[in-house]
Amino acid sequence: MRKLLTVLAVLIAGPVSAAEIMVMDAYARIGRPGAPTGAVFMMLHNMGAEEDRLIGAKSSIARAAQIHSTEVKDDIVSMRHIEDGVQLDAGAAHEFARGGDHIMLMGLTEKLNDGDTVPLTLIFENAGEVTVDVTIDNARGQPGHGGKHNH
Ligand SMILES: [Cu+2]
Repeated sequence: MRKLLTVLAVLIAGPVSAAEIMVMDAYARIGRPGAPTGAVFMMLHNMGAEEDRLIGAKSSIARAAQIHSTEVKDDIVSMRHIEDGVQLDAGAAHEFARGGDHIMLMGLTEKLNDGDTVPLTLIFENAGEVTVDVTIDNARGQPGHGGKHNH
């Protein structure tokens, strides 16, 4: 119901104040079935005329979801929680990709397997909540794997 009201509010407000976020090509890796964490990758595109900011995420299949960046220092890969979110200028795109930014799913509450689809809600400063389906695809994007993996 709350979602419906949000949609109505956006429709009433019209395109001037409504931020439009497009989420493309969302997929997740969980490492192995039963792993406690996963990472979501995707492309965000701000189709609106105003800037926006990704400020959080949540999923019904994880106890917490955080925006992370990846840093490599002295050959050690570490992840950092981006607490102030990700800026999306009007018309700009931001890629969440392996080895870079991602949405970390922490405390998975379900045993997930390749091909499963899970919901992810992205929370934007202006656009509000945007929920997308994320497909578990562990083989995708591995170094040397040659891009998209077909089942
Ligand atoms: Cu992470």
